[in-house]
Amino acid sequence: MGQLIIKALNSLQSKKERRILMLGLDAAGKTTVLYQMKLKEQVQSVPTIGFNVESVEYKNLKFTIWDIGGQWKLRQLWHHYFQGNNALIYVLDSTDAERMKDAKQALEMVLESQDMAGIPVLILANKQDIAVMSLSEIQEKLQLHTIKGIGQWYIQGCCALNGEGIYDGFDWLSKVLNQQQK
Ligand code: G3D
Ligand code: MG
Repeated sequence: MGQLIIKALNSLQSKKERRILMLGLDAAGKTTVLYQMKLKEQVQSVPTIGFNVESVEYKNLKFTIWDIGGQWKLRQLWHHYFQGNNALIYVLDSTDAERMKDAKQALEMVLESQDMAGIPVLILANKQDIAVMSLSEIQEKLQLHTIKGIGQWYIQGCCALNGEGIYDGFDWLSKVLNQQQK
């Protein structure tokens, strides 16, 4: 599975740097997604301006990852990470019905930023192995089309523990990023 994901990442042949921001509430599964990408060994956890930011580089791809749960009061600092990104990966916990509203609100706040508005968004509805909400229920709750600043988006169910679905998400992402190079 990891190899398939690497294949999707490798299809981004451009020399041009691509920046991908990965966000989600705490415990959504972001770090586990990184493990699946087999990039974990390169992860550096950099405590910056009061919150932990993980950064991963893979060839011309730069991933920046942080938890937005519990960081609401720091949101005036988010803009430091909003500039110059080519895509957003937004990880959701499909078992956390209670915080789906918070997850939507946080996504709205991110896309309200001028730097992030219109950015392609890959939504990973993670923990499908133990999900309490179906993908369509999640979509119903998120009402993505009503979010101001939403551009191209794709929602993919996945299980970061075994990698299922992650390749499909990255496949979409690499197509979108390749289109940007034209
Ligand atoms: P975060 O980086 O977004 O905060 P983590 O989230 O990657 O640390 O994951 C939080 C917890 O959810 C971890 O469990 C992790 O193993 C689990 N998890 C992540 N993805 C999945 C999944 O697809 N299915 C299931 N069943 N669990 C998942 P622990 O117990 O280590 O806290
Ligand atoms: Mg983490």
